[in-house]
Amino acid sequence: MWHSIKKYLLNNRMNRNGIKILLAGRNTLCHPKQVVPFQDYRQHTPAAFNISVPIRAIQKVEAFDKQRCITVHWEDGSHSQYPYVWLRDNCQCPQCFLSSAKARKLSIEDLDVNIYAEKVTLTDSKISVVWPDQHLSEFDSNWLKIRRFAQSARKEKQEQLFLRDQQNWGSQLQIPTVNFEEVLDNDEVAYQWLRNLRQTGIVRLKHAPAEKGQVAKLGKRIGYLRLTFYGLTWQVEDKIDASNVAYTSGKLSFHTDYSALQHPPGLQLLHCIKPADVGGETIIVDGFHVANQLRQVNPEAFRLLTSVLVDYTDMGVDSYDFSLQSKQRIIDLDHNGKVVQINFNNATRDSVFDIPVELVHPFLSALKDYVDLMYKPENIVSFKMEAGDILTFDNWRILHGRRAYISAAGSARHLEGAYADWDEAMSRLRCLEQALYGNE
Ligand code: OGA
Ligand code: NM2
Ligand code: ZN
Ligand code: ZN
Repeated sequence: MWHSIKKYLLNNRMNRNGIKILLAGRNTLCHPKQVVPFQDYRQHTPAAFNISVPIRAIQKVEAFDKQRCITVHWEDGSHSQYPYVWLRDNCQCPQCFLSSAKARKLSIEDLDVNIYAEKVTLTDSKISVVWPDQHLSEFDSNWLKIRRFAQSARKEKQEQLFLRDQQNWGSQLQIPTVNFEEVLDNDEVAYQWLRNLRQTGIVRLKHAPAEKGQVAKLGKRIGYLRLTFYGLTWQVEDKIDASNVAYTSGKLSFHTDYSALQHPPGLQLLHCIKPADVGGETIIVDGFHVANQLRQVNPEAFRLLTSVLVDYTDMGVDSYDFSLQSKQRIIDLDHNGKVVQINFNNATRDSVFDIPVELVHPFLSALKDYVDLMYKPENIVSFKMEAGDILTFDNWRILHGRRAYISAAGSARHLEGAYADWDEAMSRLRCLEQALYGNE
C-alpha cells in the first residue's frame, strides 16, 4: 500500500514541476494527420505506472495434486493458477536464489519437474509451500500477482517491460525536443528523452556545446556507446579517400545505418557541430509506418521485403581494416507479424546477391516501391540541423538522409555521431522509472 501511495505522491509532484519542452518542429510540409506531439508521460498514468491497482491480498489458496498446481483466490474474486514445478523453480530462498544478483541458483538438473507440494499454507500476505524433501519456499502475494499467467496480466507486464506502444507519424510530426544539459542533469528529463525516443523514434536535443565530446556524454548517460569499426564516436565530414559515402558532400538517400552488421545499432546520436552554409538538410521518415502502408497497397512487395535475405558488405579501412558481411531482411517482422526492424542502406547493399536469378527483378522492384512510398511528401519530415542540435533516433525504425552540401573550405560542415543499443537504453529507462516512480 505504501508503495502505491509513494507512487501517487511522486506522480503528483512531477505534474507540478513540468519540464520545459521545446516544441520546435520546423517541417516544410503540412498535412492534417498523424501529429505526434511531445508526450509528457507524467500527465498520464499509463498501465506501466498504474497507481489504481492496489497490492492484491489473497483470500484463499487451494492445492491440486492432480493438476500439479495451486490456485490463488484474490480478494477481488479472481483467481490465478501457478504450477508446482514453476513454484519450485522460482523458490526465493537463499539456497535457490542469489538475492544480491536477483538470479536463480537452482539448476534444471536439480529440478524435479514432477514435484508436488506436501503442504501449502497462507499466512498474512504470503504463501508457504513445503516440498516432499521438507524444503520450504515462500511467495509474497504481490510477487505472485505480478507473475500471473492470465493472458491479460502477461500482456500488461510485457508492455511495461518493453514499451512497444510505438506511435506512427508522417510529415506532421513535431519532433520531440528537449534541452541537452537537462537530459544530462535531470533524471526526469532523461526519462522523458528515452521514453519519447522509444515511442516516437526520434528526439532532438537542443543547445549542446558546438564542439566534440557531447555524444560521448549521452553515451555515459545511457551507460555505454556501441563500439564499431568507425570508432566509439565518428566524424561526419567531407574527407579525402572517404571510407564511407557519408564522409563526402554527396546526397544520402533514406537509409538506416550499418546494415552490414548482423546486429545493427539500435540507436544513433548525430550532433551538428557546424552546419553547411549551403545544403546538408536532414530528411527523416518513419520506416515502420511506411512498411505498414506497403503491406496495405502492395502485399506482394511486402512479402518479398520481409522474406528475402539481402547481402550487405562494408570493406575498407578506418582505425582498423575491416571486411564485414551480413544477411538482412529489408523489413523484419516479429512472430506476430509486427514490423520491428528496418535494415536498408543502398550504399552497402552487396552486388553479391544470394537469390535465384528470377527473383532479382521482383525483389528490386519491391524495394523501389517501398522507397517510393518513403519519399511521398506526407511521410517525410525535413529540416536543417543547427549547431548544437543532437538528433537521437531509433536506427531500427527511422530512415534518415541528407541533401548534398557545398563543401566550403574554412567553414566545413561537421557532425559528430555515435551509436548505442536498445538494450542499454531500455535498461536506463527502466532504472530511471524505478528511481523516479518506484515501479517494480
Ligand atoms: C551518416 C548520415 C547524415 C548527415 O553519417 O550515416 O546519415 O546529415 N549522416 O550527414
Ligand atoms: N558512418 C560512416 O551503413 C553505414 O555505412 C553507415 C555511417 C558511421 C557515419 C555508416
Ligand atoms: Zn529454495
Ligand atoms: Zn546515416
